[in-house]
Amino acid sequence: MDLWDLYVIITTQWGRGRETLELVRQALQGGATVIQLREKDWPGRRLVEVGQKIRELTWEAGALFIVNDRIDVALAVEADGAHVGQEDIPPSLARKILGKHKILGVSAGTVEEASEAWRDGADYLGVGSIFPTLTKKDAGEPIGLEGLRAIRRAVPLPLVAIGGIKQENVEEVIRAGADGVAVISAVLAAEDVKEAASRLLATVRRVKSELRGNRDGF
Ligand code: TZP
Ligand code: MG
Repeated sequence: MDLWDLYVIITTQWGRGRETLELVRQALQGGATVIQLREKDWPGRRLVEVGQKIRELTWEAGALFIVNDRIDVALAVEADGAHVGQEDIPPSLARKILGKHKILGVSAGTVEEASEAWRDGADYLGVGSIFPTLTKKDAGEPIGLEGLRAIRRAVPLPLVAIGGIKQENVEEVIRAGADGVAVISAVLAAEDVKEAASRLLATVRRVKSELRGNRDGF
């Protein structure tokens, strides 16, 4: 599932003063396969105005567009889907609002949360926090690669690993069973956003292809 290779979460405050759409453009040029709009403090009007532009850019690039938390905004801007956490609208109700054709992503940090989200209609899981991160204050104790492996064994959904992932550790995350990685600071806070995205993507693709080679060899 190469759809999930590089999932870039846009929270403009981590972008070193660069504009939201500039961050999106650069991430897409670097090959991001998914863009998520995650702006917790923005009013609905602004989310929709910027979301419509991200919708155009992601369509042009052939990338998915997911809106964090706000299912109403996701529907209003014709995003591909929405992402909810454990404290948001429960997945079963999110699914009801979104309809069966939109993508529903759910955050999970334990096997129980992952299994429940799968049962309740999630299409993919955001799994983490894998490593310590400064980007999300309430990310909780990191679950580590062991936590990721446990969820990998328990559910068949695409898993996007999140939390403290960067160039130096992305290989081990993919080897632990993630289908892709979601990042904020590794891409948005990089001096060259496009290049940071492109390097991460290249590593994800290389490792996945090595893993496929091994599997197909047996
Ligand atoms: N959810 C779990 S960790 C996290 C979110 C949104 C923050 C990820 O940010 P970074 O900078 O990639 O560690
Ligand atoms: Mg949320």
